[in-house]
Amino acid sequence: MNAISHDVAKPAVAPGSQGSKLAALNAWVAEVAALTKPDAIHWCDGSDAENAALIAQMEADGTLVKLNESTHPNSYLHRSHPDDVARVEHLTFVCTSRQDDAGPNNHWMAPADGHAKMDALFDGCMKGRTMYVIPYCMGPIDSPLSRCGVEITDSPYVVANMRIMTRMGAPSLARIEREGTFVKGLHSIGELDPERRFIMHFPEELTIKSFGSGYGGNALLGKKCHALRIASHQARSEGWLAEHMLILGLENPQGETHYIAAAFPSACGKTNLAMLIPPEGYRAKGWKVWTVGDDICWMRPGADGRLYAINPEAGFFGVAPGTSAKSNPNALKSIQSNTIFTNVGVTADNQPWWEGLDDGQTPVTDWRGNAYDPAKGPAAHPNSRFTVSAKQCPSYSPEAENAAGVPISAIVFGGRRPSLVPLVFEARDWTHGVLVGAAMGSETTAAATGAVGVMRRDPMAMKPFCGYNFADYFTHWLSFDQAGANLPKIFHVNWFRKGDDGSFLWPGFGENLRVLEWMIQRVKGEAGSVETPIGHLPKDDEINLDGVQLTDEARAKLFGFEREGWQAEFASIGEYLDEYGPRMPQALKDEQQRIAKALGN
Ligand code: OXD
Ligand code: MN
Repeated sequence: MNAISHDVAKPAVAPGSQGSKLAALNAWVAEVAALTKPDAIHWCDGSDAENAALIAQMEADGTLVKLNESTHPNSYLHRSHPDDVARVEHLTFVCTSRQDDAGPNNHWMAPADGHAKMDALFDGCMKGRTMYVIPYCMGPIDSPLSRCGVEITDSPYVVANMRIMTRMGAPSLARIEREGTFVKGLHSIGELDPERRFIMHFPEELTIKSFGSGYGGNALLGKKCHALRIASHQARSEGWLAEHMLILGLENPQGETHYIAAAFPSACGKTNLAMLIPPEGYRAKGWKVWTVGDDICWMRPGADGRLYAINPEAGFFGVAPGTSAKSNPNALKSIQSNTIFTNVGVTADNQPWWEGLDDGQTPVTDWRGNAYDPAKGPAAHPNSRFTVSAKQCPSYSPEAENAAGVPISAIVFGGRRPSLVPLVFEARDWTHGVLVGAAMGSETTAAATGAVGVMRRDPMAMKPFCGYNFADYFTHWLSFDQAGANLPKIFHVNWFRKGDDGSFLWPGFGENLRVLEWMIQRVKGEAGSVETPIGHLPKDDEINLDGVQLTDEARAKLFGFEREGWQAEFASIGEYLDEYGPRMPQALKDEQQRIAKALGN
């Protein structure tokens, strides 16, 4: 690294930028260096040589452990601090000038207090460390929908992950120089002390400050912090949407591809759906699924009134447990090489291993680095992850690099709902669809610290990620329904419905294609439906179930409408909307009341 790092005593100036439009960036880097007092500053160029030097340094100090080179070439294991394994929602803040602008959905601190708290933590925190300056672009480098940022961090693990997850380095610096604007993200792992850990967002200043965690969602600032919390705020004022959604292309045997964006809470199968392999019969006929993105979607109306979407990320930071040749063969193929695994177990011959991999192997070491003992818990942490370039995915869509984005035909909302919610229903119109998204509920998962399996409302899967008041966010969503708009149809799915014995009623995974097929038929006006107060359900046999074995209980629960349960659900949705007070758009309240009335409430 010495050849490319420079001494902190020299001015902190971006390479080749003297007197250029990078003055604001140079001034900020100098200010951060004065506060954090690193031993050296390194401007990341994203090159292979830089990455190789960083990896060698991390191997030498034990941050990374090399995995089996013949089975997993160029792949590494990182074991995090055992207290630093997930997002920390209770320590994540949105610091807007007015508390109401952050809303009841966010923890809030006044910007001056937030800065003071964070700057006290950052004071001198990089002594003895190198400060890395990472220019990055979220989205294809030449897309008008993309946005740039710069993350300053003292973690080489963050640099290596950002290199996979974003377009990082020289081309991004050049775009920042052209545009003159960028999101500022300051990160330090500090001492990884959970008592000194905060993730703060200052959306009005396009600034993020994150201290005390190296975990992806808290530390790879381009992802949740920039591409969702800051971007959602920016999108509101600029007339677009920044969403926690996968994007996939569904190609039918006629060669037509329809793009679908789908919001599911963290660890609810977005990566699996984005990389779906159609069931054998469908494959034989020519059906294909193309992966555009697995976690984040930025979309805006195009000249034809349709919504056009890009995936702002360049890689996947996916949940490892449960990923297998059966559940997600494309993900498994993607992570055979050039992958960073975090907190998985290891086999005797040094291969990464996790629960649900189902490869017939057994682990010898658990995610903490101890000898594996099933009595002491799983080998892999339930939120263990892989980081890999999207280009390694066999189903990666060539359209993912299209600067114009892809046109969205359908938006899907869904959560983990063991009871009541059928397999699929379609919203009556845009306003109803916004209510369906706003009312989304799901059981919590290991992607955030705290109890797992607790039902909570998670509107549009954005509960942990919306950078402003949900009431204003719903108003923003409603505003897209205007003259000239040609909006996608909105659907709700539930892959997680359980039977009386607690087992899942729908086979899921590749079989979910059958539901997507119905959606596209609906978009094209080719499939019927049954109208109920909660929306349109598929008519008997409209979903192709050839080759799927379903019990009578499964059929009744997956395709039925349970009036009494929905009456209670709508009463609870009404109470939820009321929590936002007078800012909640009347149109959404009216929609809730209209449906409640139709249900007989
Ligand atoms: C993620 C998350 O990592 O949602 O994508 O937590
Ligand atoms: Mn996510």
